[in-house]
Amino acid sequence: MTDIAQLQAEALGAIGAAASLDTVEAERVRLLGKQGQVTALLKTLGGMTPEQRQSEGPRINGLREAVSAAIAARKAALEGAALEARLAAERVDLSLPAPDTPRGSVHPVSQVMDELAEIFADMGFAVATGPEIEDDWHNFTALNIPETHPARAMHDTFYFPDPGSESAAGSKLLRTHTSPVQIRTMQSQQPPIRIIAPGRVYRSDSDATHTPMFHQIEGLVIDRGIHLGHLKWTLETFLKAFFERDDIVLRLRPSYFPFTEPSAEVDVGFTWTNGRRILGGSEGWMELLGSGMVHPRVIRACGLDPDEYSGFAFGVGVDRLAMLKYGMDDLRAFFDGDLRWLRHYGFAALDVPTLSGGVGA
Ligand code: 2NL
Repeated sequence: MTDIAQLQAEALGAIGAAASLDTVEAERVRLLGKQGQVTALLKTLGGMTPEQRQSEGPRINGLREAVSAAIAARKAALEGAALEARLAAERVDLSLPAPDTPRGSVHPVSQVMDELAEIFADMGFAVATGPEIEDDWHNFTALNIPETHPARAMHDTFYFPDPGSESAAGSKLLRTHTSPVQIRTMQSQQPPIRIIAPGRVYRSDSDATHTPMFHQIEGLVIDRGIHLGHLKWTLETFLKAFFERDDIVLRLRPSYFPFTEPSAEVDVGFTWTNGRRILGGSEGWMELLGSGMVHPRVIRACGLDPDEYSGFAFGVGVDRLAMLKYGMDDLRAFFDGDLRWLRHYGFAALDVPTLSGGVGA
């Protein structure tokens, strides 16, 4: 039948001439769609005698295959050309100068975190991190914090709703300190352990000096024969490097934390200069961090033998460290995202603290 050959010639011509993907699609519908011309021919096979079908079947199917192949080939060619055109149009000219100087800045909290990591790395400490969503055991129980301790109260800790359970055990919470990171490290690593754990912590507290999320850094050293002298030297060396002054004086005051025994609050001395408190010297004292020897129960809870190992730990607010070093007086401004504040207190992206350049370089 010549009408098949004619239809094929006409169809292949139209497909080859299609200038857009939409036109190719229109041709596909016209030829192979439900009401299409080729489809109509295929339907005639049903009404033919077996002899007719034997001779016409291969011709009509051949037509359908030729048309399908032509459509696929035209589509691929048009898509390839479209991609080429896009690649040519979107080419980046790397030789063009940057349109503007970078406008972002490093937040003081990030800057101080980097400085702390740098200082403690120099003393042989690794940085450890862990989940911000914790369970009761890692955040409280392992740290020898009793079930009745006020820190566990609903109004101090953000708990996740846990309709299936009557007790707090097993329920999830936002970590109230980074201590659970240290618990996890003691469980998974053998001493000697020397780590700092910086990160976000959460407490249900909000006023001029407290934000519900703040930043903490804790330090932990576990080994044989660790004593209070190691703790004091470490804190002194850290604070001298951080405040970039050799005249930093520390005072350890007896205190109480459930997870350390003995516990010591650390004050840092300051001098009055032009009506301002400047760290260094010892005209007055300000409370800076909490510390102590890790409680034997905490060491045992992590699977280590407290008769073999001892250690010290400390915790300090990163936001407070940043305020003291860089002279910011309103904690809440840290989290406002006010561009004027960020431009004033932020650090240029290239001011990375290095040991050779000084942490404040
Ligand atoms: C504070 C007090 C402190 C710790 C944190 C700690 C961690 C483990 C074991 C024992 Cl795993 N102690 N951390 C110890 C003493 C004080 O933080 O006032 N921070 C702002």
